[in-house]
Amino acid sequence: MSASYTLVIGNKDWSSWSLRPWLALKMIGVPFTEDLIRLRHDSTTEEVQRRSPSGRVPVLQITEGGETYEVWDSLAICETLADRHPEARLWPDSPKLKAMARAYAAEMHSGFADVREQLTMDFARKLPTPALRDATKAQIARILKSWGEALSANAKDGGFLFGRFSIADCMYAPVCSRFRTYGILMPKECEAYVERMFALSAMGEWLAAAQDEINRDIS
Ligand SMILES: N[C@@H](CCC(=O)N[C@@H](CS)C(=O)NCC(=O)O)C(=O)O
Repeated sequence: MSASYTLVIGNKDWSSWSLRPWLALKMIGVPFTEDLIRLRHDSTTEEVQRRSPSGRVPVLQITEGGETYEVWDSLAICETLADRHPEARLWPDSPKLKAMARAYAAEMHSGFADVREQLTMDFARKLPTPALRDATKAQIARILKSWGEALSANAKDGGFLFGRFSIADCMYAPVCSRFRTYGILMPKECEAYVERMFALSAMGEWLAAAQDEINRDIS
């Protein structure tokens, strides 16, 4: 398929939604151009609105057959990439595991508002654990329980939530980062999962770029 991709993202220390499809593109191994917008800056709203129909990042611009169109929203982008690159097997092969991985991805995409609000992504920093609200504690417990169940059933087949790396892992990558940043206590199998996620070369690349933003004082 002769298409070219540009992924519009927010800056890497903060933009949790951007990390998800960025990781999917890296795992596919297809070339793409990054168009990075600095968040929480005077020009952010104008820059994002110029590129994104929803006024949010990420947005994937697909150019093919002489036209360019946009796909916005992290999960829609991941689904589109899975359809366009079946060889990358971004969902598990078995219908049962594929359905479950979709449920994991969707639960993350639509939920855990307190975790997202209290443990904002700050990818390259280590910060003290804030005083967690009951709702945040309950959401953390739910995440760790669901990770534990998926890992005990599937991790033997590749180390990730559904064995081989999948979109469920893309969706939870920023949560791995949040738990690491704020020192959230986890059972051993979840800690090992977070370490495996951070051992991915793509995560190392994102981490180096996030650290560079901090060094350059833009995050
Ligand atoms: N549901 C959207 C959420 C996207 C979102 O909230 N993105 C944030 C950055 S991580 C954003 O664009 N914020 C705009 C701003 O800060 O002005 C998705 O899954 O992509």
